[in-house]
Amino acid sequence: MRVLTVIPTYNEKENLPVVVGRLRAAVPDCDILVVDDSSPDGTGEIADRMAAEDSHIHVLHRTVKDGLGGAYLAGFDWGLEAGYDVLVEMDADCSHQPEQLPLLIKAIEDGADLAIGSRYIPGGKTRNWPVHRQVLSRGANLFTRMVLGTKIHDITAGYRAYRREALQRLNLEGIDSKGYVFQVDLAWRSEQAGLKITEVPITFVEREIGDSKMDGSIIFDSMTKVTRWGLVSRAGKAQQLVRKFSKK
Ligand SMILES: Nc1nc2c(ncn2[C@@H]2O[C@H](COP(=O)(O)OP(=O)(O)OP(=O)(O)O)[C@@H](O)[C@H]2O)c(=O)[nH]1
Ligand SMILES: [Mg+2]
Repeated sequence: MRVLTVIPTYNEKENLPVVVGRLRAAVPDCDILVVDDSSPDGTGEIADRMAAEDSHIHVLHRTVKDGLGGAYLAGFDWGLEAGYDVLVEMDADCSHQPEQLPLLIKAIEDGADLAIGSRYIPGGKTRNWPVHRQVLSRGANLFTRMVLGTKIHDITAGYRAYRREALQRLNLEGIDSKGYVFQVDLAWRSEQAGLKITEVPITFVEREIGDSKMDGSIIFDSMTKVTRWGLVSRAGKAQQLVRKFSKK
């Protein structure tokens, strides 16, 4: 299987060489696509230099900062076009340990359409995460599980592998989730499409270098979108019930 790991970057000049080096060492066959949104700190140029020295590394430059979701969608388009069998999502800040990527690839080899690196199943962990981030993440997952009725334990997780055919079934053109809610959007679409989703326990490590891009607007955007999807889904189910009973 040809595997492409997509790494979105915005101001990750210290982290990028570290994560790429670890990934090249851990999974030498895997290709890498860095999707940089014209980072002011020069991450894009660093990526170009690495790509010039290693044919496994590619770079996609975008002119505007367009959010995590936008970066992944552009990366998936590039990877599908290039014929990769598996497309992986990985943060640049080493929160997603490259050494654990074989666990996700194994899950795909064993039949999963989507493998999620999960913090919230037995064996899953977070390391060095401040309490407020843990509460936020746990709360977001609890809220989403309640509102959507999803079976996924870590639906906000960003360390994932998608089988090519799975992504092609998800109507990627119709996605308008540009921010972090993109992760929930894609997992929810996958579940509704009946794809086989496997959660694999991982250890998520808090970033040591650089700044988080998480802020209040991200949380608000996520809650409103998830609530809307939950209402649409429940209204759909209620309509089905009404139809069933009116036929009797
Ligand atoms: N291309 C691109 N990458 C982005 C954008 N926003 C965030 N990223 C990248 O997406 C990944 C996740 O962002 P983080 O800031 O680490 O978000 P987080 O993991 O939720 O927050 P922390 O826990 O504080 O690290 C990192 O590799 C970022 O550089 C964006 O608008 N464009
Ligand atoms: Mg991070």
